[in-house]
Amino acid sequence: MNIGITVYPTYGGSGIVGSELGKELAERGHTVHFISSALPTRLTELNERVRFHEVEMMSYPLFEHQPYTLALATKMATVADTENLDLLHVHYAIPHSISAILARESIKSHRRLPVITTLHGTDITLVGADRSYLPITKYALEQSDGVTAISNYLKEATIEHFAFDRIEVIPNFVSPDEYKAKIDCDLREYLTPDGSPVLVHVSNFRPVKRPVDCVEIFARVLKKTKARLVMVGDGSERTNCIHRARCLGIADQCVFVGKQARIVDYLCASDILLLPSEQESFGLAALEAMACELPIIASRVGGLPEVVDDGENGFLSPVGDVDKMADDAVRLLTDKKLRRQMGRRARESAISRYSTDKIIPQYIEFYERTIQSAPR
Ligand code: GMT
Repeated sequence: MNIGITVYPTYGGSGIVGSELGKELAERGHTVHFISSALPTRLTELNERVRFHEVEMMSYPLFEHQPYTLALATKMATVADTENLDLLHVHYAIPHSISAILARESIKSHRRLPVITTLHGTDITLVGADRSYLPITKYALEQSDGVTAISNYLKEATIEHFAFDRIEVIPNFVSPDEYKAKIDCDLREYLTPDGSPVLVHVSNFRPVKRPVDCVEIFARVLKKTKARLVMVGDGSERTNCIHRARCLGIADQCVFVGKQARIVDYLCASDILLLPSEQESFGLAALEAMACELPIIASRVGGLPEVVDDGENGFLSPVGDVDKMADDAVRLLTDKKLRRQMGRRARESAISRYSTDKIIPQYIEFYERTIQSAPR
């Protein structure tokens, strides 16, 4: 197939999932055309089967805000014609679905272009459910030829907010070969020179991720045992985290490494993942960490209980319960055998349920079905 994929190139898990999906499809013989405002960060290599089409924006004094949605629709329609696309697959409903629907309608006299929308989370739970965006998001869902959601939780949330249920759940995935524990790790020596176990947090540091809770958890952990906190990523909450660590007198034991291209290296250098999010429709960071044999300490929200089995491969707690999360972390940090056991179970669960070989064929089958059933 010739598949057009649109993602947010720089920000968040939906861009990662869309990019990794494109790479996996290309490996299986399909040609993937990324249509986006910039080269997606996880797309490190372009080739004959993985191509990139940049959305060009015209700057004009009359436009106080550049009409990106229209520029994207124009590019989608052009690429569909020049590259003979079989379908468009957009990640994150707003505004990508609307652009795709516009593109499909603008060329329908001479080309069929089925549109698939994959919902990732905040496009439904926050943005889509905001009164101002609700009608247009509902329209985008209804007009898409196929809709997928990355968890059962998100499917149910979409039914609740939008009374729309034509949704296929295709969960996020992880490559077992890329995400696996490594024995030799120079980075670990750098992150924890004295060999203390490492708690790691990976996110875009938005308020919804509650990264300051990681600092609170860590402060409580340090009262009981030695450890290091490694914070990977960047966003508006990063300065609050650093400030809180200074106030608590624990800044020396925290390492803020900012955005990193190779998250897997940081996971392999760590022992436990902290994900105390306010909301998480799946928790891709948890899945990637589990594949690297890290037990997870996370909040019991959204789709996280579908990914993390409480007491088996991690511990779940109510949002904001930093005391319990710290107790769970201490339990794991002070019992190496338990930590290893839960880590191994985490990988088994990640691979048996979410490996690329299991999930990518589900997308391919969904594409084929949608192409067959979309109106002619
Ligand atoms: O909302 C975000 O944090 C970003 C968002 C995205 O679309 O980039 O993340 C969502 O999609 C990820 C990939 O499918 C999921 O793993 C995250 O759980 C989800 N985030 C939330 O629901 C808050």
